[in-house]
Amino acid sequence: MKAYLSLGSNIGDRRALLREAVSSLRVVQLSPVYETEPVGGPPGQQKYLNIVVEIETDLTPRELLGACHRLEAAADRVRGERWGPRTLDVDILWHESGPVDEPDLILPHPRMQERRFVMAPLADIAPGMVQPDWDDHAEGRVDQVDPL
Ligand code: PH2
Ligand code: MG
Ligand code: MG
Repeated sequence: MKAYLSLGSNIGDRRALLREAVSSLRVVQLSPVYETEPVGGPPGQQKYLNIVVEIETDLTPRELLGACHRLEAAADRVRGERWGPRTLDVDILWHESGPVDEPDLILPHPRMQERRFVMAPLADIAPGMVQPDWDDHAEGRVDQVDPL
């Protein structure tokens, strides 16, 4: 099955952390890399690098969530403040098996439309997944930088 993931990093060697995570996934499409202004969270955070990937997976959404958490743990992510700085965040945006509505997992991701750091790379690799006017409703400046 097909799924889309959003990956972000704003601590440490951001590119190396994203590359390492991507290397363990069955990536079908990799978006351009964006350097992005932090949205939410405490003031004074570093900018993020964000990408979106289309993957091929045999995992259910629940199993894929576990795999995302293992990737974050492998990047030595320390869970602190909500939306605080992180070495690696891996979020499921959409899974081909259909919508999910559980306390800790809602798909499609309920806030993705509001975030330019998700919508810009998603629009690059999956224009059919985004509304044509997404840019009018999304927040946070993003700048495309060198590819991974
Ligand atoms: N992730 C968040 C909160 N804010 N801002 C940017 N620019 N990029 C992110 O990946 C990000 C964020 C929560 O996961
Ligand atoms: Mg996130
Ligand atoms: Mg997350």
